[in-house]
Amino acid sequence: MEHNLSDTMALLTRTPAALDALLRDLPEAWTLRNEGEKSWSAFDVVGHLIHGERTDWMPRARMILEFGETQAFARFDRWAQARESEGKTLGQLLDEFAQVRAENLGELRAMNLRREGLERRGRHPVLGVVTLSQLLATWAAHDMTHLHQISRVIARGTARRRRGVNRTPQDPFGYPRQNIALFSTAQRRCYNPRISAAMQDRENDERFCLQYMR
Ligand code: NI
Repeated sequence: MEHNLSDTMALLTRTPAALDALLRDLPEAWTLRNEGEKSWSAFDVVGHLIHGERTDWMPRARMILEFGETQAFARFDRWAQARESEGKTLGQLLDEFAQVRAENLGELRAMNLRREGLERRGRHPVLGVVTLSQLLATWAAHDMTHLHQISRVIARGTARRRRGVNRTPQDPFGYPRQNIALFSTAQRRCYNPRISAAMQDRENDERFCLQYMR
């Protein structure tokens, strides 16, 4: 199927505002919650998206146009946000993401890509030869995967370990006490097997990120 670049850009353009509307000034009880060890909170995901803007998508698009298949992309660091987001507020990260995304989309527009350009090929360090069209489609799909992840993490919620909340047999996810009332309705619903199945797909989101963000 031919790549419709303006459709892809329509998604990429909306992500910063969608994240901003959902997350800005939301209590940390929601934005810092993750799904357990080595999983990400909304705060972590926004940092990861910023790192992708700076080191992955447009730098790789430039490399495809400049070097084609002769030079592989630099590897992507999936844990860079831990150091890069340190000391920043979520509000600062949301501003930074909006700014770098706008700059990148400005640059993408200026490339004025036509079909021949979108078919240009580059070399992914793990996946091998990829087209510019595939790279750009993956960029948008990656946004949607992380939006899905964030809404799931907030809905399910596992307290951050560093906050000292412990799991117990009665409270296997270690919900902070103050959130139990908030969660009771969601939990009852989540324990409906069909809904809970849809909410258990952390593995799918992570597989996407692991597969493409390397
Ligand atoms: Ni990712």
